Amino acid sequence: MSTPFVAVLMGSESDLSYLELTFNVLDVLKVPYETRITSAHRTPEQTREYVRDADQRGCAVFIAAAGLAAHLAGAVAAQTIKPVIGIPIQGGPLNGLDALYSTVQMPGGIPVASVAIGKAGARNAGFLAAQILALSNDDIANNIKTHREENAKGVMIANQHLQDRING
Ligand code: RP5
Repeated sequence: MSTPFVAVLMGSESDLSYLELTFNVLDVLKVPYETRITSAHRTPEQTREYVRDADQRGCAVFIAAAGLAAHLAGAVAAQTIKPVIGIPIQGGPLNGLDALYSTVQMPGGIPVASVAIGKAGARNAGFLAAQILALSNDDIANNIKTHREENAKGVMIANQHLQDRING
């Protein structure tokens, strides 16, 4: 059986700087992934074919990022029953609010789990995908726990520095 992986899709090369943050999280947590630039509007057939093929090959979670009228995550969700995480990309005259609404307002029965607009969402999409894979992968679960512990240490160290500065 093939190793479950995450597919990270983006609607345009102009989204790539945000997706680098997603790649970074998946790299740190040692989550296998592949990535494609594919558009719900500009390359609809290729998007459909890719999703169906990746689904067959063992994709466990799809991440789909798009801006403006951001239909990529919804278009992916229409082709698979694997979990789909949508990242609304910041930009355009509405600064990502259009992408958020387009991503999150899915009709009943075809869900997209949307994360926040922009950079925070791009990072959290990686964590959320990792947490889904961790349901059946103890190594990934341990990597997530270790990351959280390091995060907590960072906050405590920052707090200690603040206390030292204020209290002398
Ligand atoms: C969306 O339109 C893409 O996901 C991108 O965020 C936005 C603009 O695309 P480009 O015109 O920069 O290719 O489909």
